[in-house]
Amino acid sequence: MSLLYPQFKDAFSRLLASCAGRRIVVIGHARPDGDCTGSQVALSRALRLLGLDVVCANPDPVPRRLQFLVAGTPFVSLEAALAEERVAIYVDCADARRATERFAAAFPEPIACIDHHLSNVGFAGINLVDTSSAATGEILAGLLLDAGLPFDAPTAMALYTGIATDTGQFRFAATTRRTFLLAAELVARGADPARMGLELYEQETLGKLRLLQHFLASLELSCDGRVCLGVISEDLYRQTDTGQEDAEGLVDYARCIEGVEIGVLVELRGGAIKGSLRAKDATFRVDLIAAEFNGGGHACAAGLNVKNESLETFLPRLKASLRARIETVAAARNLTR
Ligand SMILES: [Mn+2]
Repeated sequence: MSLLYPQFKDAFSRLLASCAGRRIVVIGHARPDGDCTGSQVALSRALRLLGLDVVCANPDPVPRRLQFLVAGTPFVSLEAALAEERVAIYVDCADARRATERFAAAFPEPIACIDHHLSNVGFAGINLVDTSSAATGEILAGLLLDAGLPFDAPTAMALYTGIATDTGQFRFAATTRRTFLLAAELVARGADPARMGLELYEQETLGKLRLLQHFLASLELSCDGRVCLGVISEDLYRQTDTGQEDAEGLVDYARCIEGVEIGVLVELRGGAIKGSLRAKDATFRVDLIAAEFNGGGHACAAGLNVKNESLETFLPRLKASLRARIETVAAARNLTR
């Protein structure tokens, strides 16, 4: 194969050189998903194979359904990483604060960041950011292959899982020929698609389905049927004996309805409002909506985060922003018609 990421060849060499003789912590974001955990596991394992002292750290623990990716890779607390005077590499984070203010403050000068988010601000010393990539795992797989670095089967599995989950099983818009080439190469190196499917999608709890039941019951259409919004209240987790990780993927049900352009999940948690926005089409740039509410993300998938506000005032504000966005896109479409 010719180089997959020729633009990063030099920067990745510099990254590897700057790791020499240092203890490293690979940091991922809060509420880690398959791409986040997969990228952390893969990068730290690949660097450890080079003889480096590398661990992973997150503000939240690895979710139950992603535990199969860990394969003995060390995850430590922020305190432990600080005590060991580690230098930070961020993966799958558009901004250091995606790993919470605590992490951002603890590692003010991260040596590198590998990411694929549109809203990435280039906050690290070396920034390997490619927004055309479907997953951070896709970039990482390309970097490891381009550099000819050895990696083991758990690393291939972690990268494959990151790619498969961030592409919605290879069907979202960012899925390209490169995505499939890399996935095939990862399977050749030990990634097991059937096991990933079993671990991620065939091990649900009844509580999670009950949570889904409540979420589906809350769905409401707005903006002439182009937005579908559902709410999960704080007590629902207790009622259904579930946790925040069980809300993962629920928003896709809001989006999947015919005619709906943007699906929204609004969640009350810890006294704050969290929101997930999912668009069918990148022209809706839901990251711009999220940015109005202390959030960010991708054109088709973004998250927001609002403190000290009630649903009564927040929901009308969010709906107004959604309506404005949909009208802007509709106007632009009419112009080009
Ligand atoms: Mn990602």
